[in-house]
Amino acid sequence: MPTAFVTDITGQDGQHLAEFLHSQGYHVFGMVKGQNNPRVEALQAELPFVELVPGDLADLPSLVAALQMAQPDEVYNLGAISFVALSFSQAELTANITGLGVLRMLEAVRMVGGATNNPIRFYQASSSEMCGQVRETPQTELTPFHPRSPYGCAKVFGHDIVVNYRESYGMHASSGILFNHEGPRRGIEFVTRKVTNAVARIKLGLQDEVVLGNLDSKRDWGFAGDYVKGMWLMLQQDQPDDYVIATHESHSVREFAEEAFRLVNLRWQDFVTVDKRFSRPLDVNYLQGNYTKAYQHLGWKPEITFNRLVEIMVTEDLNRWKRWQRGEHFPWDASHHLNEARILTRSLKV
Ligand code: GDR
Repeated sequence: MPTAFVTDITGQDGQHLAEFLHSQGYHVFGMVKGQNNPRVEALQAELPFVELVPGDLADLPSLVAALQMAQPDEVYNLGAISFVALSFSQAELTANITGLGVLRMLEAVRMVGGATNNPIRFYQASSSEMCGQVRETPQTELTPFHPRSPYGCAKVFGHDIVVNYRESYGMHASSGILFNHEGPRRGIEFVTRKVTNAVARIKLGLQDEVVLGNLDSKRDWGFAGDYVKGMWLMLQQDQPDDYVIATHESHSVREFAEEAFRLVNLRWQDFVTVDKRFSRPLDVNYLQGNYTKAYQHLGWKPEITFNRLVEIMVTEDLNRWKRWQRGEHFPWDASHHLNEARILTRSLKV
């Protein structure tokens, strides 16, 4: 039975990846950080097959101990401070976890798997945010980086250090340059889920409006469940490499909101307001990824279209809040536990 080790197992991608790897017959170890991490209980209830291991990307000895315990064939480094807006106010923390955390993880893999002929395969979650102020459209693996946030800068370091370890030490280390990927497990702080959750609550009379920032921003939005297969495929290749995972379609935040409200027969203009509080000091205006290389080398392509993605998310949020209205058990699943608790107490001012 192959063994995989996944950081940020409680996040959206960690959950999708764990499910996928389990379906492929893997023994899945998931790293969790912190004491009394409230997401752990929820994760254990939802994905009981995952074996949890303590560890922190800020703490190299903990990573070595975690890998020694798991003895993985494959390591998926998904852990990061991943909310771009937050990275402006916690830039040093972001550099430490999102950037240096990759270096620590690579070192831990070298220490546990050996300095030469290391059998552990490594996946790094790189990001379209590295392209930032894009130099060309659509973006490929060769598009020069121009990050526009401390998060993007940290991801560039993570990406470059993976290439460096691959070339220096012959490690089987690959990066997926993943464009935005969403779904019902997305955290409420990200714009897609913020919108679909609000649409459901507005439709059910639980909320009056949703306050957003930059509506003109355009993103290449795909479905997270599709994207984790790309991660796995990269590690099944003989040679490590870097791949763009995207849909090749770009839509504005306004278009996303329009489609989400349309699905419940409401007009977005009647409920969306704009507040500078949700705008960033600097934003990435346009992203559109070219996944030709992933298609040609890995046979990967996105399955879920933009409209279907919005529909899945709105439907799931409607069902959740309807269950809540009926007094059924509140959906305390792994990714929503903290966020939805926050919504309830702060009436959605996320
Ligand atoms: P992003 O995702 O920054 O692209 O990074 P996010 O959903 O946060 O923002 C997308 C765009 O929407 C605009 N926007 C708002 N964003 C949020 N969060 N809240 C709002 O109210 C709002 N209004 C407008 C933003 O300005 C931005 O332009 C995500 C993360 O998952 C990263 O970790 C990942 O690397 C990239 O996707 C690929």
